[in-house]
Amino acid sequence: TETERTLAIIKPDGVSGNHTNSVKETILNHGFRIKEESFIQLDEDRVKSFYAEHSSRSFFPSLVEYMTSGPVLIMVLEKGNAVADWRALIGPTDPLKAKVTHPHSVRAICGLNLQKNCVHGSDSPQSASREISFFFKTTSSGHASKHDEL
Ligand code: YYY
Ligand code: MG
Repeated sequence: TETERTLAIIKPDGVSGNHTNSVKETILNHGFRIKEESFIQLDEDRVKSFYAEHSSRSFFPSLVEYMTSGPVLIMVLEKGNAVADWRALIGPTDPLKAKVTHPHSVRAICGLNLQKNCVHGSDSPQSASREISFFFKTTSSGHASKHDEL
């Protein structure tokens, strides 16, 4: 399988629930390399732009409020088939359903409900490259540098 990158976020409930270390351990135990890391407080504009595809949904205002409620840990993960493998590892969007169908998934273990579901994962290679460049800017030297930090 070709080496690929995906974007992972430990969301505010994951950080405040002290799941950061265990999620990172799960990531490393599954063969992902953490290529970039940024612990940041998102503002409203950044979340609205990140989740623009959901802007017309009824849950959008609440999602924006939640994602700005505390710091998040944003990571770029790398390995073969990273996008699909990270989605498989985190499980279904709704942790309450995940507990039934995918009890060993990250969202089943760490998530609280459909909104506070602990982690994000890019849903396709196209989303992954958009989301990675949204948060991490690659300089001319080829090294990534963070846009900002908390
Ligand atoms: O990609 P994924 O995070 O699994 O779900 P999306 O359908 O892209 O929704 C993004 C985000 O929005 C989800 O992680 C929680 C939240 N959300 C919600 O609060 N209520 C919904 N009915 C659907 C999604
Ligand atoms: Mg999604």
